[in-house]
Amino acid sequence: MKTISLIGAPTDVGASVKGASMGPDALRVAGLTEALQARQLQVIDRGNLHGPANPWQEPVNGLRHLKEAIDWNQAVFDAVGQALSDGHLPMMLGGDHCLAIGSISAVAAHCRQAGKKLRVLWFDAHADSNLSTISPTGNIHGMPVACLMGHGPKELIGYGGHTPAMLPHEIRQIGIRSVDAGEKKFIHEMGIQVYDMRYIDEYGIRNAMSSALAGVDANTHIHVSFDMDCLDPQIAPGVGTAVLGGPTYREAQLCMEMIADTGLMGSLDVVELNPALDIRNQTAILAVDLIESLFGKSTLVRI
Ligand code: 6HN
Ligand code: MN
Ligand code: MN
Ligand code: MN
Repeated sequence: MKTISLIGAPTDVGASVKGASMGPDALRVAGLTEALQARQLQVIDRGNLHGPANPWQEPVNGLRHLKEAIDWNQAVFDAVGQALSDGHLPMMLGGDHCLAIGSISAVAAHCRQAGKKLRVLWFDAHADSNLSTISPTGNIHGMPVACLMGHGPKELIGYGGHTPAMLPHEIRQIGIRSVDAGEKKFIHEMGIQVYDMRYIDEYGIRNAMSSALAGVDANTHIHVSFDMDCLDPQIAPGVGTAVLGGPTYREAQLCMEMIADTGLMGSLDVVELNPALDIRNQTAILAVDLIESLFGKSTLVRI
């Protein structure tokens, strides 16, 4: 039986809107553990990690709360690494998206050790590819992709003693529709494959996902980094940086089902859920619904 380790990382130090720190508990209230158990999965809820409070300061040298982001990511790196070495599937419950630095650094280290190929599927409205020198906000949740590729403050690019944690060909970004000018240049220079909303409009979500999954095989570890603001804000209002025009409920379901069909998902981040901005916990309930699909719940009738 597959065992899922739930790792709560209750922080919003990477953001400039408070509230993502309540994400892990909102997912629990929405019935995450029970939903997974109903899918015949064993669940170990590790509770919430501990880390520094949000000091609520302005950016220094283009980075807001660097020290706090370093500490939180170290805690996430350690916990995700531990879950993987226990043979469990880590599900990191954010928290803001800066935590994907620690989470994916741990997953990448695990893949190097196990001789596995890594494929990161990054669902987001944003590219999260900023650098301190080009970021319009200094918020570190806008920088994890760049950090994972070795572009960022030294403490954020060396978890596990390996820089870069991830190479451009190992990631696919899906649902992107808000990209800063400097990020566009970075993505282009790195050669990152992006399935932005224009691509999805023109070719459809099925083609986007088939292409994002192309080349995975039995030796691939798929990591899903799911930023809840990927979804259209009409269905997912509980996020700090909402952007109009995201995937619909059905489109999101198909993404999850196509990943489930591969049977290759080895780790997951669920981030940027902001209960303070939500309506009756609906975005958390939607997250749980999509997670069920990621683990094989399907509306498919044919057998
Ligand atoms: N997220 N591009 C903007 C910035 O501040 O760098 C928004 C980043 C949002 C990050 O939602 O994970
Ligand atoms: Mn993000
Ligand atoms: Mn985002
Ligand atoms: Mn694995």
